[in-house]
Amino acid sequence: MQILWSLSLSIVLLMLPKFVSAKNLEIEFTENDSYNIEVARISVGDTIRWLPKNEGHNVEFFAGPEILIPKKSEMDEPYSLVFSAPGVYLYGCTPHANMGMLGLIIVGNDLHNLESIKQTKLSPIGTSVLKRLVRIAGSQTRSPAKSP
Ligand SMILES: [Cu+2]
Repeated sequence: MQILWSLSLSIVLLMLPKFVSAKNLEIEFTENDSYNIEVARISVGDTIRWLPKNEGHNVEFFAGPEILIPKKSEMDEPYSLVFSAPGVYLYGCTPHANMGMLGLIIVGNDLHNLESIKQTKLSPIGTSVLKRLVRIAGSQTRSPAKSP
């Protein structure tokens, strides 16, 4: 009986990571023409959902380790994407990216393409916002062991 119990317990423990690893993160469009989370950290296989809490915004991908299709969301529509390739993704709002409405997503704690992200051609304001986000991305790299 005890063997059966510990066997079923280890099966449960083996299966657990499959259920807890895929998570959802929600990012809102704010009234200040920004995303409420500018640097998002997720694990491979996680989903990000953008919520149109304010009008006149969307999500358009500028750079990343994989080509995302569709690359761009509809204005004022919720949008959700599963990230399966580790690395850094840069996106922004189509009409406001030039004003600095940008976001970074770091998937799997992997910064291998951060240098190419830095080279993305943006407006002067966009470039300065990107520099700030890249600094945050580089300074807060968490160790994978810490993630639950
Ligand atoms: Cu916008």
